[in-house]
Amino acid sequence: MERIYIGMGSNLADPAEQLRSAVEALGQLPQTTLAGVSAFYQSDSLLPGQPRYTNAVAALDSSLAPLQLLDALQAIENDQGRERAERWGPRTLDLDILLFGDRLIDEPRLKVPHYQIQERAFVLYPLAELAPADLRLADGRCLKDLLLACPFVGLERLPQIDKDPCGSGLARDGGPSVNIDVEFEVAIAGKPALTMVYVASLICSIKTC
Ligand code: A4P
Ligand code: MG
Repeated sequence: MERIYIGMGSNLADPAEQLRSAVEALGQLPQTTLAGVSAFYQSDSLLPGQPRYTNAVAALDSSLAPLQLLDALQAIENDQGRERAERWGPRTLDLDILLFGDRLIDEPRLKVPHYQIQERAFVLYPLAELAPADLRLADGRCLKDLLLACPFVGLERLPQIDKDPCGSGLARDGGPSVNIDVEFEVAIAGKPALTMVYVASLICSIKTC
């Protein structure tokens, strides 16, 4: 079993519902357990002229091989009506493998860690809800450093309308919560205002669990 983090994104056809369906489908993958889901976040598209995106991160424990998992993720994207007319085009569902255990993967169909992870607040902040703050990527970079270099700007963390009080209606990782607090105390020093707002809401949600 390896811990895998999946970035989820949608900006068409009720994005939050698309992500919820994707989470359900991830939970049904063979040889795989859904270990946690972050809150949902909204942000503008990196390409202008598209609807806003909703993004989140899911944690999986899986014994699938990397390309098997990629095939399974693309099947879920297709099931949810994904059309690939243009690169970075609007989409019902995008599932990216962000991290795969401690593997560095450089194959024609699959690059891990995901190539733009460091530039994307909509990936790093939901990832930080699930992963330990001292997580080291397979290429040696530390999640904490990536967060410090990528301010929480332009992101809106959506309130969670959950059936249970502990996350997206699904099992959350309890362990990393303490580490998340430590992480963001460090971040406060560098980026006072915006980060502080985020810390307040994150701690608040952890305390209700
Ligand atoms: N591929 C290689 N590595 C991976 C990986 N780690 N995970 C290959 C998944 N796939 C990977 O992907 C193209 C090919 O990348 C796949 O066939 C696979 O073999 P795709 O999903 O068909 O195309 P894409 O998503 O348009 O391209 P790309 O480069 O993955 O785009 P991104 O990075 O997904 O960016 N703005 C906001 N706010 N939120 C977003 O989520 N996303 C994009 C698209 C632009 N702007 C955004 C967002
Ligand atoms: Mg993609």
